[in-house]
Amino acid sequence: MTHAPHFPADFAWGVATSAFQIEGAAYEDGKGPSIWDKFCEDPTNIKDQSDGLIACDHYHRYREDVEIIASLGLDTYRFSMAWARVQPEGKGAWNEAGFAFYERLLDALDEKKIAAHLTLYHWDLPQALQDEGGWLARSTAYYFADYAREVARRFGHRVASIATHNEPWCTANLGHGNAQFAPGVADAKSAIQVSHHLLLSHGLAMTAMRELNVPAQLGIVLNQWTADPATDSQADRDMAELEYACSVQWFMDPIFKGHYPELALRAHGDKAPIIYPGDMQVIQQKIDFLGVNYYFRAFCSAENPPRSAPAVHGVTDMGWEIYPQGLTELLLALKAEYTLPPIYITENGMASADQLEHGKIADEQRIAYVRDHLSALAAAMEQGVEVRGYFLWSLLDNFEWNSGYSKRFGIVHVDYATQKRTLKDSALWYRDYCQQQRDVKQLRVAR
Ligand code: GBH
Repeated sequence: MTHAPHFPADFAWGVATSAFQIEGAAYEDGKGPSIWDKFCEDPTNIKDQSDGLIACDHYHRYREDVEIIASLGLDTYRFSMAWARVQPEGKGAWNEAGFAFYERLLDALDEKKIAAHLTLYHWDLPQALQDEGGWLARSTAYYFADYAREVARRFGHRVASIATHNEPWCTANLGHGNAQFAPGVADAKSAIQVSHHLLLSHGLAMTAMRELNVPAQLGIVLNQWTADPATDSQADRDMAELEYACSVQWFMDPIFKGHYPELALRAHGDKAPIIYPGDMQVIQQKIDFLGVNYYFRAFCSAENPPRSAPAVHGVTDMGWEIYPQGLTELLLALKAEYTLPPIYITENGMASADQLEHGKIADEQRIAYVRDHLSALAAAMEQGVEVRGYFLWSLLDNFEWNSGYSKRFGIVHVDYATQKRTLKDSALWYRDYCQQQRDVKQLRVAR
């Protein structure tokens, strides 16, 4: 094994979470229901028939959780705000008790000198807006911009960054394309229209927040992968090219080039989105940072059944291929195609079937996963990709969407019966890894 790579002195080391997955307190202090609250009411939607009513009870235990982050020596934390907590109907009245929770959280982070990176939307649309059509309704994009403006006004001086969306690809395709996620719609045409409204809402929110001139960096978080053909056949290579166009380029091109990728548009045919004049200009505006979430590559085969990837590094408990070099390849491909702002790796991590034994969780596979992805990240940076920080997904085991609590992504184990947190070996390893990076920095400064 090679030595750990050296990251820049000001590189941010963090962990990430999202509101619905950890907060619980689903109806406390005036919070309105979100589409995920509703989605969980149908037990057939969630593998273990669970819900987000309590989750990790982070709403009440945020202090302990911030202390855990601090105890690991991390200086950065990425989390999301539950829109329905601060605006129960998604429009109209603000809920001061909801904002007060995020103020308490920010106070706790300040106290420990942990920089806050806030995401406005991690999939939990207020149900009241869903009742009016949700993301399929163009009006939702405008309500989102109102919400963004209010959050930036209140917190734009307190947080290091504000991301509009987390993984709009998922909201569109899993929420509206195949009904795996809330609101549980399965209709390809809707999914494509929703993706346009999400991008529009991003642009409108950017405009609204820019006007306030806040110090927070403003941007968006996209899930991304490389798309590799299963074989050298033309059919497989075409599949891979189309997959990349419909996922990565579908969201990147509008933001950085002001238009949708031609190949994907043609493939969508009469399912292509309705675009109003001016929309693309709203979407294409400068962002201060790009968040990239990387978990695995897309492996594309025209065969039926499709070939699966040769998983030389193994698969995770989600069945996802472990493919670290895909992160290098992805970042280099992005750099080659776009004029990029600084990048944050806003999510990377894996699920494993962790066992708590004698107060210890030996999750070696996760350690190897993170170590190898950090090496892959360093390789891209050595080749000129500007990356400012890395957020491990996730701080805690949490509600893994339609997998419920059956999948554990945390570097901290949660016993849901008692809410007891236990550091996994990976947490201690990550602490030491980041500490080592800091020691190298001090050496550099001393010299
Ligand atoms: C992230 O999404 C989320 O931001 C986070 O909330 C979540 O907990 C974490 O990852 C772990 O899942 O094409 O139907 O086979 C991960 C993004 C999820 C995107 C799986 C692609 C494949 C679904 N990916 N998905 S499908």
